[in-house]
Amino acid sequence: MVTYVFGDIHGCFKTARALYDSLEFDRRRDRLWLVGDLVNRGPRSLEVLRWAKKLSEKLGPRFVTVLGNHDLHLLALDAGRGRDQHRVTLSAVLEAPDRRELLDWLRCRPLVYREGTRDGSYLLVHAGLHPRWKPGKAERKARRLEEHLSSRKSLRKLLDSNRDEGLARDLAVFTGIRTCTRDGRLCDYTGAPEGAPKGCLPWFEIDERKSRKVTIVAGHWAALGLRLEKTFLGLDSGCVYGGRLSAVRLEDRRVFTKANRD
Ligand SMILES: [Mn+2]
Repeated sequence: MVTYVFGDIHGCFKTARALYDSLEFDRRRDRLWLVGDLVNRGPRSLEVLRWAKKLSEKLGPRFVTVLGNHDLHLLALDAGRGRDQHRVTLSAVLEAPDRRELLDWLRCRPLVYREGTRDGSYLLVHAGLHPRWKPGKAERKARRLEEHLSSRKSLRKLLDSNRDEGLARDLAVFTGIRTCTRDGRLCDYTGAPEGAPKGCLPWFEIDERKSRKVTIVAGHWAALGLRLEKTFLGLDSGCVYGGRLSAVRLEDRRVFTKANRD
């Protein structure tokens, strides 16, 4: 049994399939984790969702995908919220005959998945954790938020609340953090870490970070690129921007990639 984790697919279905097919994945034993942002920006979000849902049904608990900000954007549009800047790439999903099954499946994915294995413990999350959160605290926050995602009505309520407070702020951390200040204020910066404004550090490099005892596996930050560190694996290598889609095998940290073919 081995575990492959894919970076952000963003509707790049042909690339995801090519990467998956190159792995010699054993469907009876191996595990597949996705860091989220299955949809949007790329051309084949509907195909990615159908593929992921089918794999989820076949693999059961050996398949995990966590929710990313673009997955939430799709759920928000479905709930009648959110500006639809990228709607052109999501309309196929929103108009699909199996839209309800796909979105109800997506809605029930976790924000954080954590486990211990013989090789150490891992925490899968789309963007990252607030430096002050221990893994257990992050999990508790995620479980509370997931309750709010479980219906369109409660999602609307959450989205209408103040983004800087409470649950909505926690959601912004899980699905959006890249850099923050030493005292834990999120910076609004999406570029490469070298160009970050003074005082804004990659969240995983904050010395006082309380989640160092687990290996955090995340995506979301395309300008960071593929980054394999002792307790942090960053897997967004910018496939949808013409880069590559990457996967890492957790047990030996071997990296597999495919150039964008969508
Ligand atoms: Mn993202």
